[in-house]
Amino acid sequence: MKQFTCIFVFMICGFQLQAQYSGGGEANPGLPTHLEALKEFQDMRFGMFVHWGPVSLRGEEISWSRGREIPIEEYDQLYKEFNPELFNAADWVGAAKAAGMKYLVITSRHHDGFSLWDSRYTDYDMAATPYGKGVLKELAKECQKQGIKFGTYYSICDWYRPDYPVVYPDPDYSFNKEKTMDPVTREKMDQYTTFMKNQLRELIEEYNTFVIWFDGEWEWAWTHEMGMDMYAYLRGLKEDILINNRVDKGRAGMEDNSRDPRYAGDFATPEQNIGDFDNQYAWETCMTIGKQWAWKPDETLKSKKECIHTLLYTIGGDGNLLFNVGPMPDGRMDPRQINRLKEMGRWISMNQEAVYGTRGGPYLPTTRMVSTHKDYRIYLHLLKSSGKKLTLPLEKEIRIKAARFLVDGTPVKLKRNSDSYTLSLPGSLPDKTATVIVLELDKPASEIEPIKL
Ligand code: JFZ
Repeated sequence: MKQFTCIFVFMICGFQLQAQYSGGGEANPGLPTHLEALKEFQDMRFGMFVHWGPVSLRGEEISWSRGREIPIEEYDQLYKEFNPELFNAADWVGAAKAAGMKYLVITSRHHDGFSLWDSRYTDYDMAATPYGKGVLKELAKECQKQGIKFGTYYSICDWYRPDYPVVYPDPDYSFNKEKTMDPVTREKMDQYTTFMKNQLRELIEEYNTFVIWFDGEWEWAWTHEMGMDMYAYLRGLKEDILINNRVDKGRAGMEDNSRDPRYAGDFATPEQNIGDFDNQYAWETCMTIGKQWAWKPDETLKSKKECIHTLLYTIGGDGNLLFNVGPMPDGRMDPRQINRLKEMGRWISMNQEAVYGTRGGPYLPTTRMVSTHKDYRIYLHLLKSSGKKLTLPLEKEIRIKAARFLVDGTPVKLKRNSDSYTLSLPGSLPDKTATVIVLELDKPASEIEPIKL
């Protein structure tokens, strides 16, 4: 078992992992991933993650601050104050579009158990707030109207519900706890699983979510058997639904994007970390634009360059990026976060041919550049000026017919060597954030095996 430790601001926990396993094979025995849905997902490359709930009233972390920065009694009453009157679905979806994001995944229910929609299966939901209505319905409709795919995050662990056997915080809480389930607990988990299945059916049948982005699978009360059953149940509801690897117990660490085909899940979910190059198993890095998932007033945000390079390193590794914003308690998105996303959107709109619909490689990411490809083209994303020559190994059977800067089409001088090409570059790059050069090939770029520079 690979030991994995992650350090939180308020806790150090050992997150024991399933044996790591990489390679192909069926992600879900007997239920292969819906390949068309997966291709559409990978083609989108870039999505908006939204962590929101009554906790935004206090500017603390969603769920994890319950019983720590915020006393449990206070946390569980916040919904009575939650009245996001300035929520405007068109603004949220418009912000995602302006950022160049093609899908949106929102925390429909996080570990704190609060449901962001008017659910028939709980009273602890948006209908019980002064706002009095769900937000997911408007968001789903607006996503459809603006051509953005609507997705939902859903937590398996629920520290609010009495029929969920794990509590947090707790002195002996740990991520690697193994515990045999006694019959009473098993009965509770069966009831709780029925509740989850009912809610998930609502999200699929009434909100047309394209993905169930599970989380919270690490706790001892959720088993591999439950994960496989849940995966099969959801695919039975919607054949082309995508389900991440946190539905089951195969996640090999918070930051890892390897896969273990013994466990269910259509894609890996490295968190706060850009996954290693992997073009065999779909993966998506989820990352905060600041440090906290839920809204924190005046939080330091990642710089424009860091945000764009995060996207480029992710797609260069053949992954998607799910980039998180935390909306404010009044329903608005934080203008500082929106401005940063707009800066990303401006870069992407000028270079979108090198982003959407591409796959990572063939040149593996380095500190100098990443690459993506589509059809007969390779896109070199140069991340910094480092020398006037760039040598690219390439098998003899494939020729580069031409090279040019993507944005303005200026040709790039190319010299063919026996088993490589040398590009002549200007001393400083036209776009200091990242400059894309297109290589036109005489064969599909997908025929080229990944190349380490
Ligand atoms: C999880 C959530 O807890 C977090 O609030 C956020 O929603 C993120 C996307 O997913 O983050 C985790 C989960 C587990 C560990 C660390 C962060 N862990 O086991 O160390």
